[in-house]
Amino acid sequence: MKLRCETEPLTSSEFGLRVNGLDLRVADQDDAQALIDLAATHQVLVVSGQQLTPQEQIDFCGKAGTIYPHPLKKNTCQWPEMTYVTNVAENGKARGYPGPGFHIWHSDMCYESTPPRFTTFYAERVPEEGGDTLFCDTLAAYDGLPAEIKEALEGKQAVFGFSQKLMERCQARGHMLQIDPEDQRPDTLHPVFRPHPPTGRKAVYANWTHTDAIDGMSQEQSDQYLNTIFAHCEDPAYIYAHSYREGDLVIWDNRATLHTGDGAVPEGQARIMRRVVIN
Ligand SMILES: O=C(O)CCC(=O)C(=O)O
Ligand SMILES: [Fe+2]
Repeated sequence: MKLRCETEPLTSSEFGLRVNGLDLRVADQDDAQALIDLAATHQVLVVSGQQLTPQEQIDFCGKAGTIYPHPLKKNTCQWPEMTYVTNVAENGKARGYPGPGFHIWHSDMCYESTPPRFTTFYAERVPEEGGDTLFCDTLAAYDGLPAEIKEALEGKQAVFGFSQKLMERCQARGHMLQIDPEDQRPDTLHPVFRPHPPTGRKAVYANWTHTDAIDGMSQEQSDQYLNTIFAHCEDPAYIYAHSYREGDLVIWDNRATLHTGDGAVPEGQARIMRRVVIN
């Protein structure tokens, strides 16, 4: 495959690009790398019209980078590189993780000390309505923050986690989220605002799901700043909602986006998504 394809912007800015006319089954390493570069520039890249088996998605990801194994211990699918995000059970057993029925803005695995740069998400089966993924352009969100917040938090680190505190945050909003003790992770520190080397810009990295506190601040002051930032990142001005077509492979840059499922798949409708994470 030579990377000759049609492109279609998904928003009025550089944020989000769809490419048509490619077959990822015949992509070589250079093609895969070129697509990763596009994903880094546009933050969300939708490669439409694919027909990928799980193994073909894994093979493509292996050409694009180093695959991060799935993070949850109880992965029920047979490919250790892949996680199913689906509400469909197989022989009465959950095939994967259904996703919570509410918004849970995050950057994938940002609680790890070296978080993965890219996530690939393949739409195997999409519901008639709902089942979108919402993406926040965290480069634009950073640019749009008030100068006093940027100055006050410049160079500050925050505590990122995947633990009890997240369950408590969900509970405070009236939602249940269960994280098995074996899946919980020790806290890590990352900058509140993180440089995005491909664009030379800064991105908001703190997010509602995984950021517990700003390091070295009282909890009250930290909560105040963080709640302001989280609300800011949910401003529709920064959000693109991707409504999937079957055969979309979406590649997003975790360093320059936050995302959440819309939590709105109607009862009885199937959504089968496959996630492979790469560095
Ligand atoms: O279900 C979605 O749209 C997003 C799921 C998600 O955040 C993930 O798999 O990392
Ligand atoms: Fe995610």
